[in-house]
Parts: sequence; structure tokens; C-alpha cells
Amino acid sequence: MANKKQDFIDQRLQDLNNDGVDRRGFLKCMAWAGTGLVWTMSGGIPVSRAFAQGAGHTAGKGADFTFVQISDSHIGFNKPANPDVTATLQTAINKINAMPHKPDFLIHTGDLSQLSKPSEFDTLDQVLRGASPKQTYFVPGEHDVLTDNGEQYLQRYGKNTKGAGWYSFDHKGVHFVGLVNVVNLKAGGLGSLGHEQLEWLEDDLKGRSASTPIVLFAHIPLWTIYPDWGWGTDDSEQALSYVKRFGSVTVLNGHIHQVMQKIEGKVSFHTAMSTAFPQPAPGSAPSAGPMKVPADQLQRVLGITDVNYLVSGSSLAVIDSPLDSSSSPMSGNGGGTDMAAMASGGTSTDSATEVKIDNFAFTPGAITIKRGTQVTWINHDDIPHTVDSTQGKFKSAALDTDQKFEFRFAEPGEYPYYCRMHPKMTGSIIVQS
Ligand SMILES: [Cu+2]
Repeated sequence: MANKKQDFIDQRLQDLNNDGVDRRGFLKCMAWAGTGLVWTMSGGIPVSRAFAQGAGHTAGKGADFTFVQISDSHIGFNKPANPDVTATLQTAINKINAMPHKPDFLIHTGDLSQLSKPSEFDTLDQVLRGASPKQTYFVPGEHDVLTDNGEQYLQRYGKNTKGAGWYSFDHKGVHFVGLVNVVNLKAGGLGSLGHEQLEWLEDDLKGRSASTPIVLFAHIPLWTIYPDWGWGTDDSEQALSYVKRFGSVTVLNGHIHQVMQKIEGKVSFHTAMSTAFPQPAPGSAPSAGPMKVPADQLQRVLGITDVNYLVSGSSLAVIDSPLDSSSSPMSGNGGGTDMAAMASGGTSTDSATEVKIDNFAFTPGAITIKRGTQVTWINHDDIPHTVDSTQGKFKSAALDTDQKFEFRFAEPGEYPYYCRMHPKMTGSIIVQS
């Protein structure tokens, strides 16, 4: 089944050997090795070409300015996929500090932390203080708003922002907009911007000249990459309708821990590598999640995105650099997880029963129990999940690996629930009288 999905993705990949690119299709840029890709906007027609590693050193020349995107640092993560995410973030910062053209600023597209812990944010701040660009612009990932619906994030990183932390700023003629699509996610859905933020965005862009280059950045991709894994945003179409009239729009996202690109009309979409751990290509594994690669190859699948902006020529160059570019591309494969029993239903007559959280799924997904039964959820994944009643009847904290949540069902009825970090994950408990 996974192969079928991969074939579907592969069908849509572009041939990077030529300069000409199908403007409506997908682009996959040596995703696992972080080979660079240059985009040139010429007369409104985006042309893309791959270039060899190392070419990034010249790409900054003549640019009006450069900024660097980093993403998904997951400070606090310590599982086998990368036992030292602080060290790999530090490597990314060292690489930025060594760039021949100093970037004007950094953009961090979310998942700064693993579990929204104050100590994790502190560590991130400390590493970023060593970066040569003194300014970093942030947006939150779902890992940063786990414990308090994002209040701590707002206190630390959301000064002068609106709502859940959205804002815009101008830099040398380019208009940047940071969007938040990781709060108030609905069961069964994808990322969400929400009505209030969309209204604000429309207003923010209104009255700006169509020749102003626009950069939108948000954690979860603003284009649908793989909905089965939640890799998309429910109301992104609405947001993108507000930028249609602009001549140059660049959309930068994180979340999926790999490079994917798409050019549609005058809008270029780009996702960045993580500084912490890689994730499998869409559909190539039973679920998303940390992918273990041999230790000596880890730094080749982590990296930074270096964006050179040449305003006068309407040209934009995006360069993805792996932390270690000393070797040839490796192919990504799913993290060796096998399809565990994925029973879709079950009946329990005991007074206690268990639901496994595994491979981004609740197993069994639906169970029928007698009233008074206690249900225990145990997280077996390397990534935190939550158990939230869609009706607001129960709500777990973020469950890290091997952590549990228990709830006793006293009243008959049907209790749908989901993970608030990964709203595609849903389950239900039916309680008989
Ligand atoms: Cu989850």
C-alpha cells in the first residue's frame, strides 16, 4: 500500500535535468541530500534548476539580501533518531555563521521545542544567541503550544504579534508574513489558520502594490502535500487567494522535515529540512515520525535553507544545505517501522482496557466498553500525542513516549476523540449501559 502512494507522489515529481519546469506540478529536490535549487522569476514565469552542492557560495553574490530559514529544532527530543538535537542545531548555526554573505536575519518555522518545556525554549534561545544574525523571526509549531495553548510561546516569541502569534514586517522592499496554523485544530482536519487570522491577512495585504514581493511563512505546509499524514492546511486556499494578485509570492514551511517544492503560477512553495531529525517521504512508511538513519549519515539529512533575494530582478534563490554535504545523496526510506496490528474495532468486557498509540494511530480505533470501564491510552511513538475528547469531556496532557492517560467512562454514549497535535488521528469509545 505504501508503494502505491509513493508511485502516486513519484508520478508528480519533476524532471530536474532541464531548465524548464512544469509550473503546476511538483518539484522534489534531492530531498534527502539537500542539493540546492535556484529559482529565477523571469517575466512572471518561474524557472527552476538544480545546481551542485557548493554553488550556494556564489548564489548570494549580487543579491539584495539573504536570509536563512531553519526549522523543526525539536529541542528536548532525545530518541534514537537523534540523541543530541542541540548539537545539530549548533552545527546549523555554525554553518550560518560561516556563510560568506551574512544573512540579514533568520526565520524559524516552528517546532522550536519537543514538549513546550521552559528549559527547551531556554536552550534554543541560548544556541540562537550565538548566531551572527541577531534577529530571528518565529512562528510556532504544534510542539510549541502543547501545554497551555501557546501562552508561553506568545510570552517568549510573540511580542507585538496578533492573535496566536501572527504578524508581518517589511524588509528592503519585501513584505514578510508569519502565520500560525497549529492552534485550535479540529478532529479529522489538517492545519488551520482560522477566520480571525484570515481576516487579518486580507487586511494586511490590502493596499499593497502588486509588485511587492511577498513571503508567507508558517509551520505546517500551506499546500496539500499528503493529507493522510496531516501535511496540509484546511483553509490555505483562502489565504492564497489574497496573494494571487502579487507578482512574486514565496511560501516557506517546515513540519515535514524534508525539502519539497512546488511552483504554481507566481507562487513558489518550499518546505525546509529539520535541524533535528528526518521524516520519511510521503507514503513511504506506515506513518510520519522520526526516521532513524545511520549516525554517520544524520547530518546529511538535516540542514538549513538559505534564501537570496534579488529584488531588482524579481529573482529568488533558495538553497538547501545539509549540515554535512561531504557525500553523495542517499535515498530515504521509511524508518523500519512495520505495520503493527491495526485492528479497527474491538469489544471489551473487562472493567479496564487499553488503547495503543502507535504509528500516529489509536489502536483499536473504535472500541465498545461497558459503563464504568477505565480506558488507558499508552503512547508507543517517538513523538508526543494527546487524547482529547471532541466534546470536551476529557483531555490529556502531552503524552511523551511510554506515557499514559486514563479515563473512566461512567455514562453510556459515544465519545469521539482525537490528538490535538495531529488532528488526523481520531478514535472513539462507545460506552454501553
Ligand atoms: Cu498525535
